[in-house]
Amino acid sequence: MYHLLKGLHEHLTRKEEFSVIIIGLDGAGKTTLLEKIKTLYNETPGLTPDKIGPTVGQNTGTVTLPSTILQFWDLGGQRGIRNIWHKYYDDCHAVAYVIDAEDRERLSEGWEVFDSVLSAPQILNVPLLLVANKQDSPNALSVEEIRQDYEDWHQRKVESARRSARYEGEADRRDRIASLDVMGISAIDGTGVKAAVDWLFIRVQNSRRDPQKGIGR
Ligand code: G3D
Ligand code: MG
Repeated sequence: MYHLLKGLHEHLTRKEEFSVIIIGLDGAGKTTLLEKIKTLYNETPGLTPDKIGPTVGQNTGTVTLPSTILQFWDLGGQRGIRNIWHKYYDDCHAVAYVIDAEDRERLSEGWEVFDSVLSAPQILNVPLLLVANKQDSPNALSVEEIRQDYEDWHQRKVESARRSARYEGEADRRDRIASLDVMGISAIDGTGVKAAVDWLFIRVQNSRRDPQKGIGR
């Protein structure tokens, strides 16, 4: 009887687990965001920005919400490390792509990489959030400017592709861009971070993927 009740209790109180990957160029603020999420949601605070070095490999963090556990994976963004991202695509339930809204010089590099994320077949139906980080900086582009910059970049890409080779998967990309959500945050001061986590929480609940089947399982 005890085991039966215990089993029933475990079944009723079991939390669904979802994996969220945080990707973007090196320096975009992914690790700072992960550590801020830990600080905002957990009793043990995450690292402060002065303790964060460049990420080689991955950092992880877990957030426990009512009925749900979100497991975050912050993947290194340097050129050589980016080619391991796809290994995480099959088992993730959502993707947060972080862009440095302050670094105008690297925006197009960021869009080039974002474009490859948008068109990755394994995550075509997975919720994708574009996070415009560093909104605390007076030089940062706003959410509207970031969206516009990406759309302009994309338009230029389509036009130059028309002149040369084909631009593969354009229809899929256009659909994704039309429904793309962009949120402004500051990973340093925490502005917008809870709203972004809420977005991910709501969207993974509606995700087509099996919740328990996550990364590392
Ligand atoms: P990464 O993990 O994407 O590579 P990091 O990026 O989290 O290591 O952050 C890269 C740099 O951006 C760090 O500065 C960090 O403090 C800064 N940064 C991260 N988020 C924000 C933000 O919201 N606002 C501002 N102003 N800066 C931010 P350093 O100087 O250590 O390179
Ligand atoms: Mg990092």
